[in-house]
Amino acid sequence: MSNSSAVVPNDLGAFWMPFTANRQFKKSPRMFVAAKDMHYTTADGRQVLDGTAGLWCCNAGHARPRIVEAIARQAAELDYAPAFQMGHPKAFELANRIVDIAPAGLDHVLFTNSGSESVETALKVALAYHRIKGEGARSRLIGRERGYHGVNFGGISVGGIVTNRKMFGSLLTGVDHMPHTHNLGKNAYSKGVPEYGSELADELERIVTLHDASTIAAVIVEPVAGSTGVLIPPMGYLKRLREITKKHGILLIFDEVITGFGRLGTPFGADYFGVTPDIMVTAKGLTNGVIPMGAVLVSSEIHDAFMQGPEHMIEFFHGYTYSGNPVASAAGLATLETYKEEGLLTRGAELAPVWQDALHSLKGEPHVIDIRNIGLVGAIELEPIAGAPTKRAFSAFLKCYDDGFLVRTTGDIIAMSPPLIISESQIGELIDGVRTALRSID
Ligand code: PXG
Repeated sequence: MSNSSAVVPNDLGAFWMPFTANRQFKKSPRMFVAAKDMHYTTADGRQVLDGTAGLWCCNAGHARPRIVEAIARQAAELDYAPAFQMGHPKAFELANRIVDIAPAGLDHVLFTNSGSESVETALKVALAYHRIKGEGARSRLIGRERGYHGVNFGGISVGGIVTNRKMFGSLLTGVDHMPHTHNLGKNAYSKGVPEYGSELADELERIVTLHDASTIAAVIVEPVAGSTGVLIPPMGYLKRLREITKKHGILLIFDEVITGFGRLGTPFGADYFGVTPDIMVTAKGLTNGVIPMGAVLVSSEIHDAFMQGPEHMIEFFHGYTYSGNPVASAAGLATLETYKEEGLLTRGAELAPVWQDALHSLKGEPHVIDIRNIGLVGAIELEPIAGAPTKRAFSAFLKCYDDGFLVRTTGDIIAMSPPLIISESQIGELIDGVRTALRSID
């Protein structure tokens, strides 16, 4: 095995890698050994421009000094404090700072360690809230086709990505799904929010009629569906979901694991679309991806409903050993300070026109059948190779990597979401890298 981080280990067998073609990877490994600002360094010493902010999480770029120092300092000062029945100042401070930048009305924070845990936490809060209010029959959860809400049982139940669900039994009961909003026929090459499809929100009315509102606890959606290949909600769609949920006393949960912390050019997707949910799920950008942490924001109405009964009693039987972990909290605080100092929560809005023009310049390149963009998110959908779905996009990914560009693929879609510190010239480089790849693959 290696004794230095710059040396590639000689046995890759033990680590069963997540969401990875393990056999392909281990035959031809792609290893990063360092990162700084916009670039990774590979084991063979090449620089790779980060077109994906890691996995949509390093919004301020890599190895930012304030965050690095905060983590080191905190680990030396208070490494861990019990999360249950004990506290430490930084978790409270971080919760306050998150509430400061969150949409008005989302005033309380539960900490988790990942997006998946944030999703489970949000679903449990929703179910328990209705029960406390005397509406325990509200136990159904509504998700959406092609939705991604992490990999735990609640999340894959409300999620709508078939490969993530089909191997894992019957999942949660009492779950239904709205249709997804992707419509290439009508919306291909839309710039920003697509025009057609807001009426798909009315499918929620149909589901409510089918089950009766009195049985439905919550609806969960990503404001912009990321993992499934960047599906941007049609104009007016999210507003309509908000109206319908409000009308029927159903909680609306926004899964902002990707859209949170500046990705759309606003602090949260809720701000971009002018729609405030009852519960907001976050992770990733909260700590710039450096230390695992998630946060679930809830309205005062929800929080206050739990604060009853004898004061010595636990109000909500849920939480994690590492909820609000001191080192994660320090990383979160330093991350939010970095975002504030550098204006990163809104920088995406300034760059969005440049990003949009650069992306759409790929129209007409080989295999491209759609290009979509919002904030600093972009996707290029490719015509799949007949009989070999996903292969074409994966080839593009490999070619980009060889040429020094990191992009993501899902199905035959190339997705990009660079750190919010990217320069205009780096946007040009990245898009030219993708152009070269598209021209060179089959
Ligand atoms: N909700 C949403 C909307 C997500 O995008 C999760 C929950 C789960 O988060 P954790 O921290 O448990 O992984 C996610 C994660 C990709 C990609 O390239 C997306 C995610 C993770 C990894 C890769 O699309 N999203």
